[in-house]
Amino acid sequence: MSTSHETTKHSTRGTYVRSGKEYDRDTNYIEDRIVASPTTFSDDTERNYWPVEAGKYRLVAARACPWANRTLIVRRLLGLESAISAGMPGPTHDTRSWTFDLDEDGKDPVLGVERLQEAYFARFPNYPRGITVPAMVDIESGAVVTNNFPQITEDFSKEWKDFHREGAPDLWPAELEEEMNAVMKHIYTEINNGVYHCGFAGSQEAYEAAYERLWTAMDWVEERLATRRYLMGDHITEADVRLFTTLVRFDAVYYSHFKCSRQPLSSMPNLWGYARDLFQTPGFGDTVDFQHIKEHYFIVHEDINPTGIVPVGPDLSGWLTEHGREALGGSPFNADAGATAPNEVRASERVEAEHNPLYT
Ligand SMILES: N[C@@H](CCC(=O)N[C@@H](CS)C(=O)NCC(=O)O)C(=O)O
Repeated sequence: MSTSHETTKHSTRGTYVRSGKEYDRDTNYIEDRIVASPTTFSDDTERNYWPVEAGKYRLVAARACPWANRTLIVRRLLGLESAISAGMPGPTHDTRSWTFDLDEDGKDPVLGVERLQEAYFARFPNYPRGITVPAMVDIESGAVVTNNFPQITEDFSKEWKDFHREGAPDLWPAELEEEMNAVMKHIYTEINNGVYHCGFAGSQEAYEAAYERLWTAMDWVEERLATRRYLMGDHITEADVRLFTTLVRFDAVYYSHFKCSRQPLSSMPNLWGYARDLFQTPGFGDTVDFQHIKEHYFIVHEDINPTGIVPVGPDLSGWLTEHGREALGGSPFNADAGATAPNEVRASERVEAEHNPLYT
């Protein structure tokens, strides 16, 4: 793992490092991995390799968080729910930690802790960085194994294969991987993280530069989706999961709270059709809690929304309208390769009906 913990500040806007007036995300993670054959891995990092094993780990993922939302979607698409249980902190956290305030007695029922911080401290006493979600926690020791979110979902696909459901899609098709990595990298720097650069800019100049970059990328992806049903072509891949969690938050949060306001997502024909197509696909929209999302951003970021007032809107009914994307061909799951839609959401993991139009 990265051990240079000293220089990072921790605030209610997530882990960050200041450089001038720009927002820099802290991407130093606990970088252990959970893999199918730990003994076959060897590298010159300090990383530990843990074995995949059903029931050994708990995924801690707040529904509010876009990075955690990715893990919940991939877990659903691959049918990993019985192998990897999920703990869900409430939508807000204080400067110390996410809390399990939605659970009975305010404790995660499996880990028995009130704060996610306890799992970080079980791994590294006095861990000084952000107590972030998503995190994979070893249930027996109660210690965080990894919080490296892009690696977590990649490993769900590639290392947890023995536990995938029948009909699980291949979210990383080998023949697309090279292009997919380039697309995902661009989407990460320009869009997923681009909205944060707008929202947390510390000067007019930094904000305007971030806004310009974001909208250049939004226009690029709008055009890319004019002829492709999904980012990589005819079927869903991990690249779609990664873009979706930003798009689903766009009009509810980023448009206003982060000042990404050139236009709402719902006014971009291809992106809006694409986002609705995914939202209505099992495994995507059914993981989304709009109320948690709004409460998280508008309450936690006190510096940019000091009143803590959470907007009532926007009207969410549009998410269920016809998207017309079938006209481009393709299908969410590659039937020729035997892929099917995931099963119904488990009763214990259903989003509250008032928080998502799919459930009302
Ligand atoms: N460090 C990662 C983790 C993902 C992350 O930032 N999660 C946020 C929620 S969206 C979080 O847990 N923030 C809490 C904190 O930093 O205290 C990143 O920023 O790239």
